[in-house]
Amino acid sequence: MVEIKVLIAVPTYNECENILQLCKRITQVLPNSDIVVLDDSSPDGTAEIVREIARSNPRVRLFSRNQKLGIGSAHKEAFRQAIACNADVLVTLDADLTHDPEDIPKLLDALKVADVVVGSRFMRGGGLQDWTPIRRTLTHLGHIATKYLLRVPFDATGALRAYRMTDLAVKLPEAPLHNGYPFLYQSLTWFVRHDSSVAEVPIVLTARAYGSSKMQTRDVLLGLLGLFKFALMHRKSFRRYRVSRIGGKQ
Ligand SMILES: Nc1nc2c(ncn2[C@@H]2O[C@H](COP(=O)(O)OP(=O)(O)O)[C@@H](O)[C@H]2O)c(=O)[nH]1
Ligand SMILES: [Mg+2]
Repeated sequence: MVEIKVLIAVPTYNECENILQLCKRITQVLPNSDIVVLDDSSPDGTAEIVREIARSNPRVRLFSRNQKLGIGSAHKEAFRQAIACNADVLVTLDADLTHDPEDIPKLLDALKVADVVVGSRFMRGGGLQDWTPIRRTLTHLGHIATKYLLRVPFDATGALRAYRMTDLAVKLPEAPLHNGYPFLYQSLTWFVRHDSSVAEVPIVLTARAYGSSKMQTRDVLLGLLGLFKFALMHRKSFRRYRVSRIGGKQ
């Protein structure tokens, strides 16, 4: 059987307490996958730690950018990296250990019958563990907003995803998608609108133990505002949506 080439991309900004453990855990679960850490010159020295890991683990490499360009922009770079190394599949996840690498095989399994698989905190079996009430509320509000305004019935604001590198996925870096947090819901909407099939698998997210979230109140407010604007701009095409959903129950 031909083995598929999987690239796992991890955007980082100030994740020095988490990145070593994350790389170890990914390597344990998927020893044959390559890992690229996309770091925006984190002042806490995350890149140095990744270089150190890469010295003893040839599967791990660093892609360093010289300024903070945003999480969406890092995800676009992840697609470029997947294209450059001819990966069949791209997996993305956060570095803060809220995403469990043990979930990745479930996503890869579901990818056999879908173009995109998203980890879902909202379907049966998924959830948020030990999260503060405010983050829990904001996350649920985000889900309601994306579900009803964009008509995307999936967990559209999470970053634990697997993509088959289809002809469409190869075009993603050039698509007009936001460079910040809105990239997450905009990119999933973009895949749905271009008739990609999407599957969901339940995931439980634990709260971040080390370091702090880079999402600020400003990001939340601008994100919500941007969501309304995006929904308004695309309202005509949203009416024509035909969501191709594979498996899973809400
Ligand atoms: N390269 C890069 N990574 C980022 C940036 N902003 C956030 N991240 C990373 O994206 C992931 C999610 O960010 P996080 O702060 O945990 O957001 P939250 O999960 O919404 O609270 C983490 O791995 C961050 O280190 C950025 O501007 N550039
Ligand atoms: Mg986080």
